[in-house]
Amino acid sequence: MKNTHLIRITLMVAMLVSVFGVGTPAQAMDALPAQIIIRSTTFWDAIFSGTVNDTRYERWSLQIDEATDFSVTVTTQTGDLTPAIYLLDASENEIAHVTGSLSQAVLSTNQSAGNYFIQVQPVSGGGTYNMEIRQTEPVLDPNVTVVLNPASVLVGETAAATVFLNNIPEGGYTSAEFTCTYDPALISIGNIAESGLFGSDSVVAINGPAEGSFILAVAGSNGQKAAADGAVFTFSATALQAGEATIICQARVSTGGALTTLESATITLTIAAPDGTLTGTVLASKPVTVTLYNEDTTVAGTTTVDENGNFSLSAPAGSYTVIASAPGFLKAQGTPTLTGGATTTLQSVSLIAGDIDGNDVIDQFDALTIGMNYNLAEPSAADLNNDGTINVLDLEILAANYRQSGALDWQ
Ligand SMILES: [Ca+2]
Ligand SMILES: [Ca+2]
Repeated sequence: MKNTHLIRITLMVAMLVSVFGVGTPAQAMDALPAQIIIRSTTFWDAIFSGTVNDTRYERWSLQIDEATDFSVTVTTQTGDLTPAIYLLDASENEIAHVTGSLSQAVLSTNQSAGNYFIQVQPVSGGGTYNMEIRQTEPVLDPNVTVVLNPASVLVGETAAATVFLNNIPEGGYTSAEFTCTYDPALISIGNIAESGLFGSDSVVAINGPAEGSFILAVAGSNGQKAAADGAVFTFSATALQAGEATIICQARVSTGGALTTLESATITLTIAAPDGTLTGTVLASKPVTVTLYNEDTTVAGTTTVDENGNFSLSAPAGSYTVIASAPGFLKAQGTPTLTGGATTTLQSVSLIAGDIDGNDVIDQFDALTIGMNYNLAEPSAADLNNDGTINVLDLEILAANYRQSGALDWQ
């Protein structure tokens, strides 16, 4: 029970109210007005006793703290009473009513938090009655759901799908049929296998998969049924290309001989393309950094080459700018296109030494830096042969490449 005190004690004083009061149900408008006796209720799942006849109706106060499904059952105990039940709001306006038959009336409803009245009055006759107020669990419609694990994959990967039947009604299903559709350009379906919900040794028929559709039908053998919620069958979905692959499963269920169509289940497998890989070799006497830039100039990845000058970078498929740089060297720059799941290899490139100030040209200003730092170790960009001393050997290298400019074209 959600709450045992949803109906609270109100005034126990029996009040006399004219039947001609505001909002009184029309059925009460008899020639001789009946008196309405105000009663108070206490708890859910309790039984209250009362007496009504053509001159006496009873009105039970009811306070609900949160939205609640509940039923009110009035059963005649003595006399020839055929009861009616009226549900009234706090202003005594009718919300619903039921007319009983013979000696019983049952009103089932769902109401939000608030103050209400339950009025018991005769359809005919009169006598004593018992009134029972019970909270009821909302009746949920049977439905089918599909769960994907994982819900997103890379091209070439496979997700496991499980199809469930939920809120199976009492009595169970004798058989069920599932028609599932999908985009065959995005995914392929396989490994369709029944999960045993319809009992041991159930009978299965599978049609397809073909052209974006397959059908699984299952029936419990020898009187077995699907009595409890659970997985009906599983299948695999293998991603063929990037995109959003929607799978729709329509279920029809049988309690024996007739099919009921349930609301279809839709689930989407998100398929991403795998990264592409860029490899290459960059030679220089200094440590080389390779940086990959997106088209918007943000950095997509960066790495340093190994002792052989080799590097590898991965990024989503697309077009990039790649730059290899080393202190004191002209840069190399290329515009590779990466393909998902594939490797793009750039031509081997040797960086050209001498651009000590990094302005993409080897000139007298670079030589100036050697002169200013002669016989020193720093700045390391000026130590072009990387021997720890800035001197004429570095100037010799600079001179060999004098007037060259970058960045070098790197393809
Ligand atoms: Ca320069
Ligand atoms: Ca040197």
